[in-house]
Amino acid sequence: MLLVGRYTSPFSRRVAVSLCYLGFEYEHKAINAWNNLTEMRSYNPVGRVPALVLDNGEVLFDSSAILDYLDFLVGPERALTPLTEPERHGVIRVIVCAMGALEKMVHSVYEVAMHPEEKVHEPWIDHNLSQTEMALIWLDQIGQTPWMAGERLTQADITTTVVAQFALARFPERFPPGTFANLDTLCARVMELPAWQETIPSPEEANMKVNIPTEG
Ligand SMILES: N[C@@H](CCC(=O)N[C@@H](CS)C(=O)NCC(=O)O)C(=O)O
Repeated sequence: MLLVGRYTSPFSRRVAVSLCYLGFEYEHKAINAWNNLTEMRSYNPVGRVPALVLDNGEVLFDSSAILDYLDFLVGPERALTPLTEPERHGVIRVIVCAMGALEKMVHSVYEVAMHPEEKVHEPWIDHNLSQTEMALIWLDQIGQTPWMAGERLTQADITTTVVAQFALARFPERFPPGTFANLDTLCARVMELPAWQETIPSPEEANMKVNIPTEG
């Protein structure tokens, strides 16, 4: 398998951590949609990372669809999103809350990245970040038992950690360390996993210059 997308992308990262955690061997192509749009469209018509090229040449795209497929491959005992209820909806509600927070942060990042300074609309950023905050508060208060959705690590933990770390990295003034004490505890636990450590972005990935098409 080949995972396409830099580990700096939270969408790609949650797939990478899951691949490693589940013990899949894969190759990694650290490209981004902005610098490699034509190539990215050959994997995903929407032109976004991540994409996963399977050994038979088929390509899956969108992190949720890829994760769903990985769960199918490992089977019900090891699936990171349980197949049976009530465990399944317990995990899914955490994932959708975390992914909602992530989408809101991405809107805020793009608002600044895609516009010249005088066209950045601060109320839109504030709106998105206050929704992010509400989502993170909800995730923080869920009560880990000891994981986000029960006694074993699931996709709820991987995705929440990726999203909480994105908040810390991108909006340190709004969400400084210690704002969400329970999420900090979760992150510390997840970040000890080899699957997390093995998917830390390389310096080349992290420092890659991205050609963003700023609107005039
Ligand atoms: N729903 C998608 C979102 C993927 C996404 O937004 N990826 C970003 C990188 S973090 C991207 O490729 N953006 C380029 C674009 O939107 O044109 C998923 O879960 O995979």
